[in-house]
Amino acid sequence: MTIKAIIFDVDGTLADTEDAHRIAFNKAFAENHLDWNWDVALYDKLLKVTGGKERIKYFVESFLPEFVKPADYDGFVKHLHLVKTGHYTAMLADGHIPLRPGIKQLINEAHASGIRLAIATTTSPENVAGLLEVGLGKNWQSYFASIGCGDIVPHKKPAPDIYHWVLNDLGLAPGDCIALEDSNNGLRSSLAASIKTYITINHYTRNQDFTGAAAVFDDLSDLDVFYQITGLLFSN
Ligand code: XBP
Ligand code: MG
Repeated sequence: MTIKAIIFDVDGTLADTEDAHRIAFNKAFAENHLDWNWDVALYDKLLKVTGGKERIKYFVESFLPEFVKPADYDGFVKHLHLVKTGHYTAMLADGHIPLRPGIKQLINEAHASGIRLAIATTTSPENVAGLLEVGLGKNWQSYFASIGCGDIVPHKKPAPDIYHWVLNDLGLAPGDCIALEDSNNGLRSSLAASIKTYITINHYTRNQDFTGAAAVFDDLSDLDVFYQITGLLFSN
């Protein structure tokens, strides 16, 4: 198989972002006079649902049965999420969230060798921009042939929609691409789109089920191993 494109998940894969998301959610709740606090153990459970707005709704449905929803519940959730995004992007701009080991080098080397790069994520576009502007520089978009984020598709991961969107945007078949993911939801999404998928685990996902993945790595600190296993062989 000649790999023509690498499709990257963002949260947990390009960077360990979930605790910053969690803290940003909590700041938004406090600012809106809600005594909700998502600690690490609870957030672990809430990660079952992808997408920030969807996650807030899942929390209300599953953990707050007594909560009286405001008349404009969708507007309420949208507002909380907007405030959360503000806090999260401020943390990114402060440079608190570095790219994971090997990621910058992989992006540079793959791009230089003519492999197309793409993003398939459930997170919001401003979060992707904020992370990669700091991690790759102002011209970060020039590395990517396709950027699929957030609400651009009707169903978020584990549905395959975002991967289908990216494949269509790239004009490539699933067999031309590999995906890099960190979670069971992400893996189910990419596999449902028939894309060979490699996993890098993190604190929140290390015990998840990765059946069907082509390989599972702690991280990409040793890129030579990754290149050998994937068949992506670049001269360093
Ligand atoms: C991870 C997610 C996101 C983030 C929060 O997506 O599920 O919902 O936790 O981001 P991925 P938003 O791993 O596919 O990048 O609040 O912007 O949804
Ligand atoms: Mg992820």
